[in-house]
Amino acid sequence: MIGLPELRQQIDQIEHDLEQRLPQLSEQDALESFRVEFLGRKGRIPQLFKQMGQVDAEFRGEAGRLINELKQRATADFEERDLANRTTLRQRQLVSDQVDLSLPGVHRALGHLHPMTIVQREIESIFMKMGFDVATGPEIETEYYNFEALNIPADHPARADWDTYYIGETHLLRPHTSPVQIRVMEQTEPPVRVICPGRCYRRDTQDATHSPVFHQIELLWVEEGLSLAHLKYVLEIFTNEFFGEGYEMLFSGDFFPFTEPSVQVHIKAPDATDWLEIMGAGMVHPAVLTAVGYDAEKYTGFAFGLGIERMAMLRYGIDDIRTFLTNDLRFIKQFS
Ligand code: FA5
Repeated sequence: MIGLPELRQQIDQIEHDLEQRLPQLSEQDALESFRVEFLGRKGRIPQLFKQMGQVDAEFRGEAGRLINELKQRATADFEERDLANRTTLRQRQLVSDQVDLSLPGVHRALGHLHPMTIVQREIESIFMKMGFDVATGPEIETEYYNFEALNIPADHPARADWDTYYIGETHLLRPHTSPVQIRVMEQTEPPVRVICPGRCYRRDTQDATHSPVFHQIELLWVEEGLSLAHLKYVLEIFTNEFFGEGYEMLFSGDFFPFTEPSVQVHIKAPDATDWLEIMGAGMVHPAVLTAVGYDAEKYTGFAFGLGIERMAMLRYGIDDIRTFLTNDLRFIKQFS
């Protein structure tokens, strides 16, 4: 049996501990441990309730009242402390989060497109407006697509025109985008109207107009009744749109095993003295059409392979192709 005085003593002890310790608990973690110790399910105050059964029946009502009062006080004190702690914490946060609006802002450099990308997209958009689709092919090509299917059998001397990087016996880094023509024709029935942009690789010695890695856009149009006049017409529309007034275009004879006749196209900027060769072109050779299963009696077509770097050089008056590969921001920033 527990007597009332004994219970009072315990209550006084708890109250004394509350008074002593609570004001010092400025950290929320410590306050929580404190709550668990006094008010938690197995805490000191709930433990007092558990002793009620041992209190004399005569004093049980009084004992219950005393413990309840203690519990209410303890809860109120705890909540008051909790609120005070939170307020202090928030105030500290507000101070530490304060922003000095007078400080200068952080300048974030904004990227922009490389001149090569700008020119490539522009060329693509001109041809897309004329009704051409865009297709791509692999940069690591087989000898078949790069040579045989383009009417350049093994041992043909024309293979030497493309100084090629080989990868193993049968694969190579494509030296031009013409193999994409073949891949497209294999997949499509005429009429075909497509452009194929992409990176090319050649063992060319680097100079002002040659780079071992460069970009071409291939164009292919196959349909009934096409002639060299159509090729010239398409090119005139294209160069007028891309360069505007004052640029001159010159055709000269050339040889490619996959076109007959074949031409080279040169452009001269308004103030320039020299012509710059921008593309090889021609009427698709009937042997190429036949090899992809087209009826070469019925269909004719023309194709060209255009150097994108050369177009960008003409457009922006850049006299050295190597400039495109530098990381010189002073150069690149001019095109933003
Ligand atoms: C060819 O590559 C042919 N496949 C083009 C073609 C396609 C002809 C379809 C007929 C029908 P050529 O080797 O001339 O042709 O290259 C075409 C263009 O690519 C050149 O006019 C030039 O603008 C560009 N070019 C070639 N080699 C380089 C290089 N090393 N660096 C930069 N541009 C180059």
